[in-house]
Amino acid sequence: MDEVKAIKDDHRSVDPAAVEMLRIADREGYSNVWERYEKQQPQCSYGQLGTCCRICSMGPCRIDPFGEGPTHGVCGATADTIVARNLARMAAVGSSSHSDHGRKVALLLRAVANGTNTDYHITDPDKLMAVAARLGIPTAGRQQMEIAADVAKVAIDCFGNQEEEPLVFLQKYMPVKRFERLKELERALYESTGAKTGFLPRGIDREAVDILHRTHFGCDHDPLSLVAQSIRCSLSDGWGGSLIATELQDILLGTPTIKSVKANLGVLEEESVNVVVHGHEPILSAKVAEMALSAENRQAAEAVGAKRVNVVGLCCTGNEVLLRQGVGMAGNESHSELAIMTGAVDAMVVDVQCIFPALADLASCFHTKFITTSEQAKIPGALHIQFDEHHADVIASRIIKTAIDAFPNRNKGRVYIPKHTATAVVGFTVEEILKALGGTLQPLIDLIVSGTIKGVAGIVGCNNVKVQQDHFHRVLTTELLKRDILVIGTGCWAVAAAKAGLMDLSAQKLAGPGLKAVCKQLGIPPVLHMGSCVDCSRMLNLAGAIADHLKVDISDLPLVGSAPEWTTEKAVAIGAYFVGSGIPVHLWPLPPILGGPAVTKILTQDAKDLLGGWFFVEEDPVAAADQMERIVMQRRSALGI
Ligand code: SF4
Ligand code: MSK
Repeated sequence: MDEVKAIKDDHRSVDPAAVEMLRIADREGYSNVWERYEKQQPQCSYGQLGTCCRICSMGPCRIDPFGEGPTHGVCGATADTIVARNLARMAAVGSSSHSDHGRKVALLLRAVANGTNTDYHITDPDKLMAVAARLGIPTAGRQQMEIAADVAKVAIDCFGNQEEEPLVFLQKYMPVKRFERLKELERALYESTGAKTGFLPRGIDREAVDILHRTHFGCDHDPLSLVAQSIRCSLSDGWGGSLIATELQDILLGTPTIKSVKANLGVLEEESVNVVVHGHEPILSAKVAEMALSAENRQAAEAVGAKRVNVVGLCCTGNEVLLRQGVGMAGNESHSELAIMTGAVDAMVVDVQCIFPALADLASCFHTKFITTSEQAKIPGALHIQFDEHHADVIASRIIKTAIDAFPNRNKGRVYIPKHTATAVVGFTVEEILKALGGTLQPLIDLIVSGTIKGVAGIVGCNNVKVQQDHFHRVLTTELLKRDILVIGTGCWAVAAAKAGLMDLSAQKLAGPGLKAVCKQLGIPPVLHMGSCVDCSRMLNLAGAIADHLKVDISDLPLVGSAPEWTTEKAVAIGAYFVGSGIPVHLWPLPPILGGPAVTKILTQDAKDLLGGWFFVEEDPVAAADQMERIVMQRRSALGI
């Protein structure tokens, strides 16, 4: 009873495994994200409102939104200009992170196709044919590698396109009505203002560079223009970089299939060499998981007295190997330090994105080898083993060997692994959803039309120390299920849902009567794990397929999004491309835009008419679910269903 109360009362996390580890952190004095957050208080309110600028050396400038200080920066920039510029830069960074990930996969596909890389293969030829067909690449009578080379070329060309036409992946994947609506919006704005305002992205790299250019000192100061380019750049991520990452990873590593896995820190094994993969790029983590199973590494592990090499995941690269290889999931973002504190992690291997630099210091308190692998994510104090996809097998084996060598140094007296794990049924790609529905979306559409399922909510995003870990994810998800709204999603939200048992078949009982009956009939949970952050493109694809099937726009469908507990600039890009695709998006915590009244109005009100998608903020998860349900019901009645 005391145990339950302590968990309930811990303001830091609702996850019992986290609470157990935090007690150890408190006792031992291990620095952690919650403790460092406390030390940052009070945080700067200019930063929270988005009204600080340090773009030039006449600054930094701050605008007091309550009118008690200067109303303009030294150059004359208003609060709205500053807020919009900061937002645009966030969208550019977020989009670039996803898209650069996609670029690497495209380059790898090209190398596999031309035979210069033999460490990877075409694992899913059916997906290759499907992507080629979608892109209009001829397949009949052609060699597989010729087709792969053409797919890679189209993808690579999307990054460097210098023409004014929208990028090819977007042209071929975005549903017809959405494409037309964005084109029409560009035309209407040009007619009414005489100025070009683009929404359809041209080149993936170009849209990010465009933001860096237009937010340079003395360029674009117009809030609408800056917001429009933020949306355009983000669309180049959702329908470009992220989509390329997802589709081409499926070709190279296999399209995920439905499978049952375990989630939470209990996937670590006391008697095994534990290797945690953390970051985003499965080109590395899939190899680490594969090489851990080699006879040589198994024998090496046994030679040091371990049962086996146990690879587990964290964050999105964890999601990638979870969905494809059934690798256990140790946790989401806020679990990364807690995993090391168990004393049972022999190596934590990271690639890019969402990696706390604090992990290096923490690992040095243990025998844990903290291994960075990317030239783009070096961390002082880490052991760097440079990854090279052309020597992937050898390097992944070296990483495994490093973990095996560390195992004998483990201090068994300091090992504590919380016993918590939950079962999760995962791997709901669009392909698997279609298979479960018998090959067509019609049954899902019929269920939505009849009201058995009221609508679909896509939830994404992170852990944020400003929110009790996983609390918003759990409550919001449960509330939506109750209301017969099917919940799909990705990223650290998906890990939170898996840890909470919401992806177990037993979670069917939490759903409203309609959704429950459907899930029972199909044998699926009411909460569908669609993958990592880049796999938000799978949600776009699903929405697009339904829209095209019904010959409507995405913004007509009873769909709604949320990024509760959002943290990163990538989440800004995801939210912005959802909105640009016609999906209303709930956010919490507050985005740093409230200091700019015009920007706030564009994103929360004007966007409704312009794009059919908009942002809204809500601190309370039940109230957020109320709002999301209201949107779903309004859209249903507009459709006459
Ligand atoms: Fe200040 Fe303008 Fe320079 Fe920004 S660009 S730091 S608002 S002078
Ligand atoms: S890992 S972007 S904390 S979801 Fe994709 Fe999690 Fe957010 Fe990173």
